[in-house]
This record gives sequence, C-alpha cells and structure tokens, in this order.
Amino acid sequence: LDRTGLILEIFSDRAATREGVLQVEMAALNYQRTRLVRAWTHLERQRGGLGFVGGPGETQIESDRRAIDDQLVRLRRQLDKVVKTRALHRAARAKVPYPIVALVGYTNAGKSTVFNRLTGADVMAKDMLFATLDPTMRSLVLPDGPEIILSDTVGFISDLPTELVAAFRATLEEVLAADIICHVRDISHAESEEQARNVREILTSLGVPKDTRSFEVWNKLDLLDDDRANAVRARAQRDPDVLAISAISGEGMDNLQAVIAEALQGAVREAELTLGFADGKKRAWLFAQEIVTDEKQTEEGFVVTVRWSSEQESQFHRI
Ligand SMILES: Nc1nc2c(ncn2[C@@H]2O[C@H](COP(=O)(O)OP(=O)(O)OP(=O)(O)O)[C@@H](O)[C@H]2O)c(=O)[nH]1
Ligand SMILES: [Mg+2]
Repeated sequence: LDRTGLILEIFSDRAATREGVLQVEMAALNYQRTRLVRAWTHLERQRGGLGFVGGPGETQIESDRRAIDDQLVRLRRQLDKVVKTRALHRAARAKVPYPIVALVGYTNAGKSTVFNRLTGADVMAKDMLFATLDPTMRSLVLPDGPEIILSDTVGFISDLPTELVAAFRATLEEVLAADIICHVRDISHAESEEQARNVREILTSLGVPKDTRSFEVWNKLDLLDDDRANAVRARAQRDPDVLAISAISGEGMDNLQAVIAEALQGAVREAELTLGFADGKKRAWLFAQEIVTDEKQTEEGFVVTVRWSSEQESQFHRI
C-alpha cells in the first residue's frame, strides 16, 4: 500500500456521512484507475520486447478503465445531489442568527476533545489520525455570551496526495461560512510550527476570507514541562490572538469561551427576519439602526434582511 492507498483506507474507515462515503469511493476509484495503468505497464514491461503495439493488454486496460469511468460518473451524480442538499441546509442555517465558530487544525491536535469539552457532545475523540472525517456541528450558549454553532472539522495533514484534495476540501466548506476560526494546535508536538504553517496554507487555499477573525488555540499545555508551559502562558498573555489551553486538564477553557464571546460582540452577520404587519415597532427599530440591506413584502408582512451585531440582535429580541 502506498501513502495514498493508506490514507484512503483510513478515510473509508472513518467516513460517516453519505457525502464522506461517496467522496472516498470516488477518490478510491480514481486511485485504482491510475494503478491500473501502472499495473499493466508493469506487466507489459515484464513480458518485454514482444514488439507489438496494442495487443490483449491494451484492450483489457481500455475496458477496465471504461468500467471505472462509468462508475465514477454515477458517483459524481450522486455526490452532486448530496452536495445540493447540503447547500440547502447551509442556506437554511445562514438564516439561523447564530454565529459559527469553526475548530480547525492539524490531525490529532485535539479539536474533537475541545469540541466535546465545550458542548458535552460525544464526538469520537481518539488518539489516531483522522478520527473525524466529516464536520460536526452543535449549538451551545457561551457563558454570559451569545448562542453559537461550534463546528468540529476533519484534521489537516501535510502533502495530502492531490487526488484526495477534493474529498478533503468538500468536508471543509463549512469553514468558509465561519464567523470565527479557532486554529487548534498541539503545542507539545515536535513539529507544531510546521503543522501550523501547513494549516494556514490550506486555509488560504480554501479561500477563507482574510478578515475572518481567527485565534490560535495552543492545546496540550499539560504535556509541557513547567518552564515551557510558563513560556507558552506568557506568550498567550502578550498576544491577544494566542490562547493557551489544555482540553484535558481544562486549563484556559473558560478564557477560550470568554474570548470567543468577546470577539463576537463586534462581529456583524447577516440574518433574514420575517415580520408580521403587527411588528411595526420592530421594523421601525431596524430601519432606525440602518442595518436593513433588503426588504420584501409578502401577504403576511415583511421579509427583512439585516446585517447586525449580536448586541443589536439581542436588543431587537427585547423590543
Ligand atoms: N494530554 C493531552 N492530550 C490531549 C489534549 N487534547 C487532546 N488530547 C488527546 O489527543 C488525541 C487527539 O485528540 P482529538 O480530539 O481526537 O484530536 P483531533 O484534532 O480531533 O484529531 P482528528 O479528528 O484526527 O483531526 C486524543 O488522544 C486526546 O485525548 C490535551 O489538552 N492534553
Ligand atoms: Mg477530531
């Protein structure tokens, strides 16, 4: 098994959603397709020097390839359907006036452990690579803060074989919609710096908007010796974009929630509100705040699109 084959094995073991399964199947077929050519070329070479072009080998490759191509077209169609359904879900969620906080990071950094600790959910957290293939989302209310949607994502790795990039990216679309990105790092890992660089590159190549508020969450503080742990704590003190935590001991977890809540105070997001004709006071308030970007009249009232902060949102609900 080469590296691609191995990663595919892991992916297929972990794929949980319909989309994940389809993407892994497609990647596996594409992989087989290239191996097929290589396998046959290898055979031809072994037979060696017969000197005829074409021959039985050639035809066999062609028909094997065609079978794989047909299967790929079928999978692509199914996948398009699944992605469409998911886009609908996303559009529906965009109307939920909760900010999205995405946990991203290198595989095994501790994203799912942080996620579980914050939500009390039982997402698979294991000491193995790619424990999460598909993004998982939960809503939670931050202490003294707004309700948010927390998103756990699949782990990144360096030098992901190109033929697996599409499968990997599609699992990360949610990150593009995030209001806040928490880049979770295993700060005890010898290659922590390289991993972080890799994650930043992937985020850029995914097209994450540059102005997305993001934090580095330096995790596994408990695994450092006292001197290094103190150095990391001091660094986090100085740098407002760096947070030091241990998802296992719980150190820094309250601060993490407070920092997210605070960052969301200034964040502006879009929401679509349905107002009845009796909600004249609410509607007037929205216009007075100058946050209405679109309005449509319906039989029951108005559908108003606004861009507002979470403060404005809670003020609105008190009217
Ligand atoms: N000592 C220590 N171990 C941790 C900490 N956070 C997570 N771990 C362990 O690190 C391993 C990986 O944690 P996960 O939460 O599964 O990591 P992940 O980032 O979700 O990994 P993938 O889903 O594979 O990308 C598990 O064995 C966790 O128990 C921490 O703060 N301290
Ligand atoms: Mg995980």
